[in-house]
Amino acid sequence: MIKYFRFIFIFSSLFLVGCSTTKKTAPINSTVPSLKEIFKNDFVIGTAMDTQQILGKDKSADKLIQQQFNAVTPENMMKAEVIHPGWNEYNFHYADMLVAFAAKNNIKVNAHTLIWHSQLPAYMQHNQDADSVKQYFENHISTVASRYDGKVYSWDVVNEALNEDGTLRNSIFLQKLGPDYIVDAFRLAQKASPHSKLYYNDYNIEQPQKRAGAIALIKKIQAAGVRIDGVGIQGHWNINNLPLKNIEESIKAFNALGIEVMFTELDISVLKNPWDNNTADISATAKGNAAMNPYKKNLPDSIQTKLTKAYSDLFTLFMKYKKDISRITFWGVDDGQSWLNNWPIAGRTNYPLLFDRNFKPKPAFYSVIATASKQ
Ligand code: 9MR
Repeated sequence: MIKYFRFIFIFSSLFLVGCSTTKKTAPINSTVPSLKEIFKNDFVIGTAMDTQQILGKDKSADKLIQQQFNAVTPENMMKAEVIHPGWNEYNFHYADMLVAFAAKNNIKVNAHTLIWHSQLPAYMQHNQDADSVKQYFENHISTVASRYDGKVYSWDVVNEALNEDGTLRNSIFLQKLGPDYIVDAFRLAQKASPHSKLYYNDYNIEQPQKRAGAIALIKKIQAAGVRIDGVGIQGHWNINNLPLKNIEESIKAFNALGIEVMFTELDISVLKNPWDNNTADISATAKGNAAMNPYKKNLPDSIQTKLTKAYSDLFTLFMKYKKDISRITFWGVDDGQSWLNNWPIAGRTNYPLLFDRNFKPKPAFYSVIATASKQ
């Protein structure tokens, strides 16, 4: 199931390059306000770019990216399984294209990600001994981070290393390298990439227990005299459960560590998960049925209004702490691109972003814009 899921997400876009799609043709209206302009004195505004966009095959999306965003994160193309597919083999094609696109359009790249337990190359997924893992870890960070030193604004050096209770996730890196592997990852990244910022990135770290784990982790890196410049709260939230109080407390707590605070993968799902807790763990998948996909044709007004209010509440909070937040990145350009159409249940229709499937700004977009003029 997981294999099937990953195949769809990562490689379908590669195979589909050049094929026509039914969407992505709408012209971008230049009278639409620009997020990056409206918030230019407050925070950098980013989006995640998928393969078609990186390859310049999605003209409408690319136009919208240039109009609306001043930062991009590659959704998949700098992950280890893509960029380091064989032990001695690297594929920098997509990352180089992304860096060139960003440089040409005066956009910052947040590179994602060096060390993550998920989307590892196949050779790292089976019974590696500790020496091989160490060698992979060192080679991967040194080679990839040094190639883009100063060419990318920042790196998510380590991604999702924590469990919900704040303890370290039992990943291959923890098992084979021990609990200091995170400090070591930042130390290697600092050496390989002295001119790019270095961040820790995770979901649900606004939640008290996991936040405490993240704070302990960051303090440990700082105590070792190793550079960490910021923390990314991913921000995969649900319309029925926006944790505003925990977000506010997290901004304050992370800011007190003297590092940048960012929201790095923002989206607000309008669909129910098959479980109670809010997770962005990609391995947690489920089978669907029609009841779990209620807005297949369109989004009812009542839900649109709820989404609009959720975004308004969120950005009102972000504006309150604008001096403490450096970047807000949406996890995708338009609703059609969102991973939430295929997770945790494949083939649903979700509406988590500010632009619809025809790249038209939604009411939520205007509610976000409106928060800027209030303060
Ligand atoms: O959006 C990404 C999706 O296309 C991939 O299939 C998936 C594979 O693991 O990763 C998604 O992005 C994740 C990000 O890299 C890390 N945080 C959670 C994101 C959503 O799963």
